[in-house]
Amino acid sequence: MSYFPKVDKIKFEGVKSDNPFAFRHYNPEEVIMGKTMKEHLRFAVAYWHTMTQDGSDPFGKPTNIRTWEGSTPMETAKNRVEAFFEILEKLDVEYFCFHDVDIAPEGESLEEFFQNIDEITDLIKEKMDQTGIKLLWNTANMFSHPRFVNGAASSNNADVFAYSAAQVKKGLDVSKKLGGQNYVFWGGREGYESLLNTDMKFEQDNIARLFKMAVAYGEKIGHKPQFLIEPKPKEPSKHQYDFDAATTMAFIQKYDLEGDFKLNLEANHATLAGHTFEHELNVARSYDALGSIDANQGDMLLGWDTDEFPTNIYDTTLAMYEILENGGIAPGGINFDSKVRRSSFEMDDLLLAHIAGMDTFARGLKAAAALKEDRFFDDLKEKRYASYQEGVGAKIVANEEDLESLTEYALQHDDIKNESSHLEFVKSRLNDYLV
Ligand code: XLS
Ligand code: NI
Ligand code: NI
Repeated sequence: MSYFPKVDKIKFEGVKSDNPFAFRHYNPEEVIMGKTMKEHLRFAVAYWHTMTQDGSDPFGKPTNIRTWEGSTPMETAKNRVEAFFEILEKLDVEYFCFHDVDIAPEGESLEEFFQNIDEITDLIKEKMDQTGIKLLWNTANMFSHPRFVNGAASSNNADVFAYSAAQVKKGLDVSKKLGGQNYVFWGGREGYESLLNTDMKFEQDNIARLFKMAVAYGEKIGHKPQFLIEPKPKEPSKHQYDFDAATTMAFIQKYDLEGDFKLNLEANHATLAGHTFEHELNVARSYDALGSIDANQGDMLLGWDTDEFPTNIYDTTLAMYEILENGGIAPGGINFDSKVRRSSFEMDDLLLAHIAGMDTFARGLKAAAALKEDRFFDDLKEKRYASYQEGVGAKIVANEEDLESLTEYALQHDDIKNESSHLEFVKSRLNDYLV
């Protein structure tokens, strides 16, 4: 049985195609800078937005028409696995990501939840073996259930910490079973509502304790995926501890987690933190900690995580440039943490939205590769920092100067000349790469 009977496997047909179920820019086998587009982009589909999101919002009921609803929660969960792999295969996407609660019903007890996870992951494993599709990352949802009202590892209630630890253990067991390449921690409610009753240091110490337990357990079972922390400044917490890339790196360094943890960066979280996406990627790169990305885009007119499918070529170009500079994103990938708009409620919209996102990233990759091949930014920066290539600049960089020697130099060179950045010209030239 098929959930998308009218759609065949989606193929690259080029910009002249008027088939909506075709790639116009994403050509998986096309080689760019020595690697195929498929190898560069490592796309993943997110289980939550694709399979469990219903289109409801704070003001309205669900709108999404989904044909996989069964008569029991477990039947629905099994149907979803079928439909999900059909989507992955039709999109020719090699990876996927999920939270524990996305794939299996929580049931009446933790024990029942774990049993459901075992049953569903058996099914997922079968599908993975049949198709060659791989697990990019999984994670534990430790924010939706009321027990997490005050956080998970940062909760004031030690029983909640223990429950979270059990979920993480199960998540790592599942990661081992499915050969997961990464494991993500997004601290949904790891933050605070009010500082009046919060011991911030104690809560962060506890989060680090859980992370260390995860590393130790991974070692014990002989399965250590790349651990990733996903920063976000707010929502659902008023203030989240993993505010942005720089804050999260300070946490990683403070608690000595550098060898095991990198960052999973999301475009919409970057803008919520008041940064561009490329800023966050650049910060991560400067720490050698760019692990993976959650691809989406926010609405700059709204102050929350709208998780729209990425369609802005400017943003994907600059993001892909950072990824090329990073030497690629593997073992991470480009996970569509994106949901269809409430008004895009048909089943086929799930395919159309991913095609749009994949084409937008393909265009970003092509433009970024051209910028790199032309040394567009390299030349710009080389010229801009040229004063450090010789004379006093070279000596400063070589740590051969001090305050006294530089004072002597400055007294003789106080007629300082700066050069214009011609930034408008630069931006106009950059636009040439986007079309
Ligand atoms: C929510 C986050 C979430 C993580 C995984 O804003 O983006 O979806 O990616 O828990
Ligand atoms: Ni995310
Ligand atoms: Ni998000």
